[in-house]
Amino acid sequence: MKVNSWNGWDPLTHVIVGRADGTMVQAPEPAVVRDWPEHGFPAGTYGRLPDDMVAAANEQLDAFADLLRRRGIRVDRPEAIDFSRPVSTPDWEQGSMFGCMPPRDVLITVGNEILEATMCYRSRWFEYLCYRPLLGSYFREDPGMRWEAAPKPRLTDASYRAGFWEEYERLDFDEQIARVRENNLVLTEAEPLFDAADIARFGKDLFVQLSMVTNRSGVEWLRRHFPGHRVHAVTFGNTHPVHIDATWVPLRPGLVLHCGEREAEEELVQYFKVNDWEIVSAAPPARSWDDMPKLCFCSPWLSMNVLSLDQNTVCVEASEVAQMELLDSLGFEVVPVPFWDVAPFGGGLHCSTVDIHREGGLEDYFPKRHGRF
Ligand code: DAV
Repeated sequence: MKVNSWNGWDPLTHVIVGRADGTMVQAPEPAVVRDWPEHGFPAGTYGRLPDDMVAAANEQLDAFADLLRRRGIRVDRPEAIDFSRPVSTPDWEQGSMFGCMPPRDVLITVGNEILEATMCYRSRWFEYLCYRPLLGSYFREDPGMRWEAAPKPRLTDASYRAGFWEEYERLDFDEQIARVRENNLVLTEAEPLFDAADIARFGKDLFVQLSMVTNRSGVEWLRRHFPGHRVHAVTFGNTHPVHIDATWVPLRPGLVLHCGEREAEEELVQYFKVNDWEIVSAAPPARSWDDMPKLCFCSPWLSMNVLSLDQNTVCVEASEVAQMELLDSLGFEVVPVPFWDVAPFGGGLHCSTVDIHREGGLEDYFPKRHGRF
């Protein structure tokens, strides 16, 4: 057993797959707005997702785990805790926790290190506990593993812009995108905050999306924490950015998948181009916003939330036919995996996993500098 993973495409041999058990529509808090009156959760209410949805999601998660095991990949699972419990710190009380379906949000492996992200939702403050049994066992099994946790955030009211959501939802698209570009969103800069899923790993380059859950101080903390890497803060033309892995997805050296609807900064595009990377636009998703599963807070672009098993093999949601055809035409073996029942629990095939071991070492895929990069 060895912790090692530097990018999103080297051959995967060990992975964590999340669980749907006990997942909540979380209690209200400054960073999160949930309002699903047609599905029993009008604004301000909270509670467990229905048992039939949990069972359907777990069936797909278990089948995905089995598929990975049949390909010789070691699969570990987190331990759900009672997410319905209220939690508190000396600074705040929160009516419930959330769940442990998307390990990608909480943990990131960089080389021989596994880093626990700060997170920025009070409902997710304790989520690392679900992974501690696994992390402890890796620490004991692998004498080379580095186990790190970013500073636990205070998450007082000073970490959130008061009245943000009401103000923001009144803005038009261009005004919202201007706010996204300057990261003038719900989080203040009171302390470093980031979700691990806002980081895309391309060897020596780590691209970190400034978003609703990641602030500039969070990226600065990552920059100082990984002195051997180039850590870049990036934004996309997405009005509600949460996690980079349905927007800018590494597929293999020289090829990145981009959600064309979410415009990349020109300087980022040029950085890829001068280094001979091809930027491919994701295919249109199979679903529209109108036929998303109920209680889902992700977008139809989960279609591009793929998991690479190696440079030639990629797991894609089984109904995303256009996306599968595109990847097939780019020379990939495509492994279809039914997964839309998992979406209401926090994401797709990439969100629901975290790499613990991929073969290969640290390489520099961007030898040429461009602009701020
Ligand atoms: O763009 O729909 C997907 C990733 C959520 N963890 C989106 C976000």
